Amino acid sequence: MSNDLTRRRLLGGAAGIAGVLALGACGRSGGAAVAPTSEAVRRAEAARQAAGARLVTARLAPRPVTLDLGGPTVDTWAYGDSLPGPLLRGRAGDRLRVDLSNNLPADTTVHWHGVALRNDMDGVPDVTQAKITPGGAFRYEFTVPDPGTYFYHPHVGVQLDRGLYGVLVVDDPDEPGRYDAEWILVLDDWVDGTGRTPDQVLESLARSGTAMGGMDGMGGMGGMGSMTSPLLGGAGDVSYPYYLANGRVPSAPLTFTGRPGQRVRLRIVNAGSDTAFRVAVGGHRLTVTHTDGFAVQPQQTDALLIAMGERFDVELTLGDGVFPLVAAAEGKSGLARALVRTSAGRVPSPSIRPAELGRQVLLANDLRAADAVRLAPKPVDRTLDLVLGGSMGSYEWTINGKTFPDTKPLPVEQGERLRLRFSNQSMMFHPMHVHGHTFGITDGGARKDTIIVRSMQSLAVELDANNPGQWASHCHNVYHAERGMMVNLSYRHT
Ligand SMILES: [Cu+2]
Repeated sequence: MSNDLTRRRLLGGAAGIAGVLALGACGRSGGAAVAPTSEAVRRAEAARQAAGARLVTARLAPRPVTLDLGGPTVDTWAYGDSLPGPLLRGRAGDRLRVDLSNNLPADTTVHWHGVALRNDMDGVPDVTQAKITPGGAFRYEFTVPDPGTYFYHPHVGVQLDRGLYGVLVVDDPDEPGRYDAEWILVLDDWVDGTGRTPDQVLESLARSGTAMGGMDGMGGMGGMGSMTSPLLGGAGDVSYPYYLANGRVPSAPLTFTGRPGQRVRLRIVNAGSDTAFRVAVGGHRLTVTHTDGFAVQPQQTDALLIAMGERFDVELTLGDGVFPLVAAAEGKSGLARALVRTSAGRVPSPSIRPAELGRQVLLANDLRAADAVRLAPKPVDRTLDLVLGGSMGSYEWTINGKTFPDTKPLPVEQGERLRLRFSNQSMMFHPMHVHGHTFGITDGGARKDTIIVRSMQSLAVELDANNPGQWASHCHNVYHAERGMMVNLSYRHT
């Protein structure tokens, strides 16, 4: 794509979006909406740019591919010829420039999950940019302000449930790096190319209307009953034929190799669409150091629970032998796995579930923020309620009784301390994700961008409204989001 074409699309898209927002803003509370293309967004980005920042460039070309999952081959859409997509990596403060060429037979965008970036690069169609049409191109360019483990994926339809995801690591120039090796583990629930596409799964859910934690239309094989978890309540709607670790089925696992005694930093990303994973490494304890990119007070555990959209960084000290690294699909049957090998030895059976999975299981909800990243104490200026609901008959998922785009935008003014109160009145858990910000769980909990709200539970988080624009806030179950569970956090001019 030529630069001219890119620029034309940018300008055309921007004008269209601004028009939509201006219409939407009339008569609502507060002033007019702060558009993604506004001066306020440009100023916020300028404030992020440090002198001497590096430019990191990359290209992404989402396209139809045939992937080998380690036995099964599937026709799907992906950013490359294997899973996950290309690893993007920079340092905090760098400017990332990613040129996307859309080689898919469908519109797409890229969302940079967890990054507090400029609003017009956030990748939400019809909110922050126009969809990138087949054959079209778009240049994403933004400063990455905070170190951590992030990932990228489309924000169009249920494309995330295909092979369209990759990891973005932002290194901390000030971090000592007290580990000997770094491994990246990306978990996924897989259906595409196995007889139905994610779009067909969505149709089947909408038709059968099992919005209260039942099975999707094709489920029920294996007599699982409803997919519930003692930790979460309703745990999923979709029966997946495969669960993947770095794009591999459990019978053909990726092997991480190291030496006994080495300290490893393991970055774990749940890129799944309808599955939380319970993760453990046989014979090892895990020390959680970060979640959603931000440091926590280090906490040891046997296992951890990671919902869709969440990330954990953990450290472990390697034992001597061959160990299963298992991610069991929470409330479902099946697992993803990789192997950890530090010496010769027999490979454990693909179905083995380490005893650690049944011991202490940590949720990020229970972590404490590290001192350096804890929100400064400040009075709350505005409290916003998000009541999460589901309607059984039509597989619709609601926030404050409405489905997106009919959800009423949540107004906010720049500089405010916000409290978001999530109240889950459904029988399913919802990993709620707020774009463009990192919130703190109230009373010193972890800094995060995606938080598990369990069935029939309430939870409050706080954030500083310091990134103007229009920010999607939604459930990271892609089927819930697509069936309505999304609302915009909407900055207003004062
Ligand atoms: Cu949900």
